[in-house]
Amino acid sequence: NLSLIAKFQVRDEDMPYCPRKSPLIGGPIHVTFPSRLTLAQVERKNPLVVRGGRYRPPDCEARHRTAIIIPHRNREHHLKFLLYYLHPFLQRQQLSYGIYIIHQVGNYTFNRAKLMNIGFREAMREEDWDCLFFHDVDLIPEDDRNTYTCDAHPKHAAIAMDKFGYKLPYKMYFGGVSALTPVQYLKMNGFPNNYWGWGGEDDDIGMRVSLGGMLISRPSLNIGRYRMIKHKLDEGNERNPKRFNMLAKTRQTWRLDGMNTVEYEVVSREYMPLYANITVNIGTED
Ligand code: GDU
Repeated sequence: NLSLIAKFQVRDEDMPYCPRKSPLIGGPIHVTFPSRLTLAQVERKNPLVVRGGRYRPPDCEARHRTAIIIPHRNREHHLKFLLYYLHPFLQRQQLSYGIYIIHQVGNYTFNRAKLMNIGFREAMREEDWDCLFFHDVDLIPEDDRNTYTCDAHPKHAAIAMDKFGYKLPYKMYFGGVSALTPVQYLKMNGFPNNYWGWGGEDDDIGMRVSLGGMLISRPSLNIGRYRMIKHKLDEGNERNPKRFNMLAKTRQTWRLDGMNTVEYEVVSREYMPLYANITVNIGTED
């Protein structure tokens, strides 16, 4: 694995940088969910993706290096569709990229935000990524002008989701897909570790952006469009009844809980053809 990673990092001095604007961008994408799609087909469609879900443009030196972090448990069906759309999408943007699935082991209540903290640490220990995209498994981008690069402020990329009528549900909304540089991420002490179950963590994260002295950057409504794969609330991810009380205290807690306190155990690191799968034991609520 290490030799692969080392190879990935070698820069070819003679290769020109990719253009600032990729000529491969096509705009709107028609998203459908072909019922017979298999991962093997996705692999065949992406011959330049190497083990661990890594890619770099073949003809030019990428200007941006983006890690995609996906929190995951029991959504293999969604993951297949996301990979089907995301790999070609990122390649058309001429990015150098890697896809990390952070998989919560066991049946204990799901914790999306803690998995993101783990993804940040695990991705950064492998490579000096300059942008991290924190990406729900069930959101498919519908326009490749929505570039997966970071801005001067933390970016909320999923501004227009179909489930909200392609509008922002409220001004501080920060759920779905967001992007931060390592410096921005550490400035807000990452994401909270103590939101177990559905809800609240996205608003906590949004508040951390402003508590860290930053603003929210967003693509335009006609570009930051996403289609959500329909699903029911998962077993093991019930609504978190404490979320409102916790949100009322974020101002006091954000420095005490986050990237500086995240604890977990890596169960396995598997370098699959289309992604790196990092399985983690994240413990339970105390
Ligand atoms: N997830 C799993 N398995 C689970 C539960 C969640 O993989 O059993 C992951 C997926 O990546 C999923 C994400 O967690 O996309 C968010 O969970 P849901 O899809 O159940 O939540 P929603 O579709 O309601 O998503 C919205 C926002 C999320 C988040 C969430 C509240 O899009 O970003 O803020 O509400 O927790």
